[in-house]
Amino acid sequence: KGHSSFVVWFTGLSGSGKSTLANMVEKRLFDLGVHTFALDGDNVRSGLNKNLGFTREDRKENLRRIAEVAKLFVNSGNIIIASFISPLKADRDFIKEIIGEDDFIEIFVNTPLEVCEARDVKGLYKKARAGEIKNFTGIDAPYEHPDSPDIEVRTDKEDAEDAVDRIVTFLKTKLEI
Ligand code: GGZ
Repeated sequence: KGHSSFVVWFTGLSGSGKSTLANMVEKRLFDLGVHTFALDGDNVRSGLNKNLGFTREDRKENLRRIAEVAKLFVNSGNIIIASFISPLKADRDFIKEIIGEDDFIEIFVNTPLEVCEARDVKGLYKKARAGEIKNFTGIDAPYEHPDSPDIEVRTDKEDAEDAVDRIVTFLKTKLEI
């Protein structure tokens, strides 16, 4: 029997390409007639989690609330595509526990820090290096690599389209379509 509601969780550094991949996956699923809902920093940190910053405690609370929201959506039959740095193993384990292991798909967007920093799309790495932003992931806050993600993507070595193909193929087996 196919599994029609779950969370696809993208983890990786700022600028790793999580949102880009998530958007591409969302579009591909839409074209297959599969409806999804996306959660990311832009729609969650601007509202629900407005009062949270980037300390270890705030990130944990950010991710806990997101996981609870994702669970509510999953329980109402949706496919959620979540893109958050989610840097700590303990926090990702906690997320997985809230959502339920069977409904949680982990995608590690493993773009090396040097590549993210060289892209520096929003100029945040530069600010972090200058000490203007504190607790910046990869600079003065940790990112712990997942041990056994369902899928790992190296955006510096693999075409985004190829990565999206791999992800969609994996999701199709879950959906049995
Ligand atoms: C990391 C930060 C920080 C700090 C602001 N550390 O590339 P972006 O800009 O658009 O995405 C990043 C986003 C990370 O929020 P998350 O909710 O995904 O983080 S976590 O899962 O760790 O709770 C970045 C911006 O917020 N940003 N300050 N100090 N990223």
